[in-house]
Amino acid sequence: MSRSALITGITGQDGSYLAEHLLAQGYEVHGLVRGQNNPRAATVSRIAPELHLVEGDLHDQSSLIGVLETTHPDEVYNLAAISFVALSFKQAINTGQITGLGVTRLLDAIRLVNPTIRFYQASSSEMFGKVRETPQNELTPFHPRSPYGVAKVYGHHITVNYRESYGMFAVSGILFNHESPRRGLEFVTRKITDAVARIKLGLESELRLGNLDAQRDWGFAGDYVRAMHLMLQQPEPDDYVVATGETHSVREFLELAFSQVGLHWQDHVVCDERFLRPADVDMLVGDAGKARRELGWAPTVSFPELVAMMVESDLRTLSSSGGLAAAP
Ligand code: NAP
Ligand code: F7E
Repeated sequence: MSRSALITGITGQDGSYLAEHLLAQGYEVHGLVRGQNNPRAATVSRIAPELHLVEGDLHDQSSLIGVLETTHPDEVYNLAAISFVALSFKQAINTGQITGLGVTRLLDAIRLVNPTIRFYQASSSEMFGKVRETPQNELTPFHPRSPYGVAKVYGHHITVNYRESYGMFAVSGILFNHESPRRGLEFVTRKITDAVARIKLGLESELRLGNLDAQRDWGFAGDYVRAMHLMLQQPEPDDYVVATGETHSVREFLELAFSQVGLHWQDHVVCDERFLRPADVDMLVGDAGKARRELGWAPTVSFPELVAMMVESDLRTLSSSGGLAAAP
């Protein structure tokens, strides 16, 4: 009998990479889709045609119970969230409801339907926020800087609490920023690579950005979903940091992305205070030593390779669509 997995957030960046990875391992994979006629469902079905889509919403607990009862998963990966930090400042309560309380709704549904299901929570380096030490590891204290980060801290602690209170196999993966050609256009990396391609093709001339000094530990999403799966295969549930161990500024990302197509970013980038946040995270860099030692996990894509992959993909997509398509 093949193993079965349920992924929430299937229409997001990580959802499609994780579905592909699990399908390649022989899993039957179910993906939770919210909303009526969600347009992103067609995209993920094109990427992973063997995927089974089911309807549900982290706002609606009975929909989660119904999905668990019909799909019988061995493993649940909770990737669904309001994940855009800037939006979380504008919709703090909604972010708390989905990114925070949504975790409890799902954990409680699992506890009621089948407490032996293994559970992965998509925690985030945003929990470290105003960092207390560098690099950050599993024991670094949290100091979130946004409603998103605060909601993720709640999601992390409730995951640990259900493990300790009910003996559930519930783990929290503390993942640092990970990017890809499938990254949403609202995030800075894809916003830059999409703009580089548009400017190179003569479709646009300017890119408006906020804080260029922010530094992030950027890895490749395809590498990070392998770590999620490995965490649920361990003999005991535990929490892991997943990161490359390198940090780079938004300015460095710009430099690499523009120079790849023979352009200077200074000729095109305009600083626009609309993209500044009420509070930002200055610098993140993770210590993934525990994941390396216990999971045997290591990243395979370097920072320059990641930037090149994203620029090439956006150039290819926009060239073949005459500038109309937003996603590969
Ligand atoms: P993403 O592209 O923003 O995807 C978020 C997903 O959540 C989408 O599929 C979205 O569905 C779904 N969703 C939102 N509200 C929902 C609701 N009420 N019920 C059910 N589904 C809902 O995020 P990602 O980059 O793939 O990240 C996956 C997870 O990892 C997120 O929890 C994120 O916070 C976390 N994380 C990401 C990173 C990173 O660098 N990518 C790092 C650390 C942690 P719709 O299509 O319906 O909007
Ligand atoms: O911003 C700065 C911005 O939105 C990165 C999410 O996946 O990773 C992600 O959160 C930095 C910030 O990602 C623009 O101020 C400058 O300092 O790409 P981002 P994020 O906030 O790091 C973590 C780990 C998650 O968990 C989240 O879900 O770039 N920045 N100018 C800008 N950012 C954006 N989006 N747009 C700008 O114009």
